[in-house]
Amino acid sequence: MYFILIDRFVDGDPTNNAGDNPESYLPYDSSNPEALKHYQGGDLAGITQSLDSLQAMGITMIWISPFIDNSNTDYVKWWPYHGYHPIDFFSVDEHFGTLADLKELVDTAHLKGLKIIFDMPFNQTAADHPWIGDASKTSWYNLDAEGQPYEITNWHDQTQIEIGELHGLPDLAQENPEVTQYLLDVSRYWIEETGVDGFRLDAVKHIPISFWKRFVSEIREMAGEDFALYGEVFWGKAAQIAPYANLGFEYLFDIPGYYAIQNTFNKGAPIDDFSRFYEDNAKQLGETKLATLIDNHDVARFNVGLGEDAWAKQRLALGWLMTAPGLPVIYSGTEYGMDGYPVKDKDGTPQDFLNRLPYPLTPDPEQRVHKHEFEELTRLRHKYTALSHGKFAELYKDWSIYAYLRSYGDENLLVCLNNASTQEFLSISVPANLRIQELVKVYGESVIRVEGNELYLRMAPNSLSVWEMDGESSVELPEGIEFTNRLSADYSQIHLFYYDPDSLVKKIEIAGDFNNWVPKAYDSFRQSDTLHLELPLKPGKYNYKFILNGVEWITDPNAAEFSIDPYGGRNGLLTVGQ
Ligand SMILES: [Ca+2]
Ligand SMILES: [Ca+2]
Ligand SMILES: [Ca+2]
Repeated sequence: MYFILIDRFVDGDPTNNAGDNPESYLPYDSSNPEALKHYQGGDLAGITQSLDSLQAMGITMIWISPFIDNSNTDYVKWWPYHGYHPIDFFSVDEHFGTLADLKELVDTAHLKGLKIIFDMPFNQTAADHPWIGDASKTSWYNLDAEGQPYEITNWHDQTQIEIGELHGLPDLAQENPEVTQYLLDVSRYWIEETGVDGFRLDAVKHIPISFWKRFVSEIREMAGEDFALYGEVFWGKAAQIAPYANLGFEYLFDIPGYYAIQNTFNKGAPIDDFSRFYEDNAKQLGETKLATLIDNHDVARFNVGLGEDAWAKQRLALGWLMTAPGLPVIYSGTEYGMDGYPVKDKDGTPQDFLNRLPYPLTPDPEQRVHKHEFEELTRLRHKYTALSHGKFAELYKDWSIYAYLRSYGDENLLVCLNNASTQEFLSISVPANLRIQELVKVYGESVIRVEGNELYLRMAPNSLSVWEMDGESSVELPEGIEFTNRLSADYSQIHLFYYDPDSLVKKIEIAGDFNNWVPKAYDSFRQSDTLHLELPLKPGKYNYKFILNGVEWITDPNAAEFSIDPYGGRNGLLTVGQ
């Protein structure tokens, strides 16, 4: 699945760029970041014109950002080019085209065998929606006894999350049967007018589950069992997503997996942590199907902060996405390794600057190479059913190397990924009942030799390789496997210490950017009045804190440098060189 932020994609019709307000349009030319708060000209016609090239890239399904009519004014200086500020749920925004353009997009896509998914924002309306100030519509919004909106001040309070204003926008009261009926009517209208294949539902956790139960069953009734529903529950932990797992959405977005990918491939967390994320996903979400991602329009692009290694790491993360279970969702521009931000000082900078640059219309030679490499991965995914529908079983994991098997019927694929920036040599013992006869490489640069149950590997830096395996099929393998404590050559042992003259600290742990801030006890020992810690880290810059006796989070008083943490305190800041 390919996600397109309509305004930032291709401009197929320059006559609609300014919509109904000339001030809404200001083209970005790389010297004027403020322009990114305005419309950039992308539209539905531009997507229709691009269908062939998207299809050639291996895309089979396109999710488009909301096209419904958005506010015609700016919102605290930001124009709603992203589409999440609805003002009329029954029309197409004038910047994106007309109903005819929308129908043409869906029809043309269907002729080519492509599917189109609409993005439906049902949580809120624009701040200047005509219902605001309409006495007959007061009960359509979540308001307190004084008619004031609720704020979300506590992100652990589910009621607040459902009735509070998201980004300060008026919050629809789906508890009101009239509102629910209205949103169902909206859905029916777009399904019947266009014959679209499915919806991506925005901000699912901000709308009561009771609404979703009714919504899902009514949509199924009106559009059939094949109509696809993709729920966006933006929580980082599988347990937080679990309540939404059996409501009938075909897929939920794998946000925990997004964080796992970010931590491991972007920030250097070990494969052990990575694999545990997926164990937790499986435990909490069971058979729920997941739409997987390395980034999207709501978070920084994957490559932000990676410098020279950016594409190598991004290609590796995409390699994981294309060889792992789930439905890979690619944010438009990823195929070119598109930059995450244009402005030098990105601290505190909103989404518009971080991850919503216009799509490269004239890619440079380097971007074309990236696209070619991206297509190799989509071709691989299409070629093997084992990758899209097969069983997943771990064969080996250490700090940087992950080997796993994907199998479907007679098709068996061995995938080995190396998350180290160094060439790695290792041997892996595989279960004897696999009876590997022959391995034929179908992707990647690594080299393998088989001797009985031993696989001898030479793995290229930041690489993923795939072999077709001729051996015993349908062998029962355990899904998880023991962690092997082997460090790749790009790790250094970092020494930290904590002065504790009164022996008050029985246990010292450390949490930081390198382990997703999950406290972990690394090797530690006491030497008279001082506790010493040794932890392996890859080159990079890391924020961290100590955790004393399992409860007390403190700043390392002897840190080499300090940074401000998001709660106003200080983190230790650690720089590990090459
Ligand atoms: Ca246009
Ligand atoms: Ca509009
Ligand atoms: Ca809400």
